[in-house]
Amino acid sequence: MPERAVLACIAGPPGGWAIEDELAELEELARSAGAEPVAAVLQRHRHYEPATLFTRGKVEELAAAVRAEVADLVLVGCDLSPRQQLHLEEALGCRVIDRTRLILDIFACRAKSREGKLQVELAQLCYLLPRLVGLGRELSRTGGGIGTRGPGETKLETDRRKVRARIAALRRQLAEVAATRQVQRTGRRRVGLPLVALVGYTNAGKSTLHRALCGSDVLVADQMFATLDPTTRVLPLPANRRALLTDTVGFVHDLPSDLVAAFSATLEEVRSADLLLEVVDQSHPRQGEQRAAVEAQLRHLGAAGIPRILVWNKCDLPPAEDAGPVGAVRTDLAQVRISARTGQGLEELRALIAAHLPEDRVEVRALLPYGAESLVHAVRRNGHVEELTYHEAGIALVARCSPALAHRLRAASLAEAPAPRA
Ligand SMILES: Nc1nc2c(ncn2[C@@H]2O[C@H](COP(=O)(O)OP(=O)(O)OP(=O)(O)O)[C@@H](O)[C@H]2O)c(=O)[nH]1
Ligand SMILES: [Mg+2]
Repeated sequence: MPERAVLACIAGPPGGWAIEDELAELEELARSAGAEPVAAVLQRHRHYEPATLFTRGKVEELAAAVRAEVADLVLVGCDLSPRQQLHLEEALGCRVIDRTRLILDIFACRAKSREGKLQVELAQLCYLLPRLVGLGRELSRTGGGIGTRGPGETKLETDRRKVRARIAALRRQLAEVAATRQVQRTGRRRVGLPLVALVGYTNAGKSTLHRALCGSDVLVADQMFATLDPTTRVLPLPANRRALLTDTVGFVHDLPSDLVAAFSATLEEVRSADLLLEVVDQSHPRQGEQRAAVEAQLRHLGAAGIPRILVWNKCDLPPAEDAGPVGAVRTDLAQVRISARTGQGLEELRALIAAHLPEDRVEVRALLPYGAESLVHAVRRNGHVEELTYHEAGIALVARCSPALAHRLRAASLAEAPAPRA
């Protein structure tokens, strides 16, 4: 039985997201966490009550909705101070979960790898720490449900000192993981394959595209933050070129910086990429806001300057009628329209990726003796044959391949191959 949730949104500062958009996203987050939204209360005017955030009238409206719908919890579309949360819980008689806690809860359900779990635990404890003061009642809460999953609440009995010690231990362990990743990255550099990273708003279709391009088996799901742990696979490109493609965690607007910091090891993959594919769901009514949020996160990560291709995904669906205001985004990017689901536009995307990556291969001309066909096969497998003609003197080959293979071809060559016919 999904938990029944009353949603509560409050108008943000001007220039931010419209309250209806905040509500729509909160609904998606709620469903992703396994809750069923049963009612919504909006506070449109920006008159905040310091103790409860919502005005007294709105708190009463919320309490009535909780009673009428027999709701299990209230999900708030922004962040609450520990005191506001406490006061709201007292007034409403049920659990009150703010946006960060809701996202953390989804993360806790999704984390699979050791690194992912460490990162989620760190983020949860950082969230919990300031809330430990005077929240004895909350901390002794038992039972399950949204906002209580993951390691955060298993520390109920611990005091702040212990939480701090655990945070320090987690940071150390994550630093070790980061060091291992660094070794892996160096190893990849040695293999010589460039790294391409998928970035974009959560649920834009990054994992679907990863599957379509690399034949990988990463999880695809119509929910937010389906992917938490990065996956890297070989990406085949035209003319036998190859790169590595990393699928990673999706972005969402207004992520608290603590949370982003906890995921720095994962996001390091993005920072070290040679090329980014920014995936946008072109059918999404809030794609304008989403793109602006992605841009902000990339800037925050220091990855906004990495070469990038804009990938308009889900082109099998009608485009959004009103894409929402597009904030500060790059307008100078190469673009391609695709459907990761149907495969439309993927060849064009592969060609665009290849064109954006530095050419790691050299051109070579050789006149190979008959009997050296195995070298031609090696080029067919690992490089690109641009011209192949059979002459009396030997096999004339013009090819693009790795410097090592080019060296072998030159060594076996009888003479420079005849210039290609114009
Ligand atoms: N119609 C259509 N649906 C798509 C397309 N690409 C992805 N989807 C759907 O969009 C939903 C989200 O896809 P994912 O690939 O999991 O998205 P993601 O960006 O990896 O999401 P997170 O990992 O949650 O950040 C799934 O239900 C996909 O089936 C597409 O080209 N067309
Ligand atoms: Mg994904």
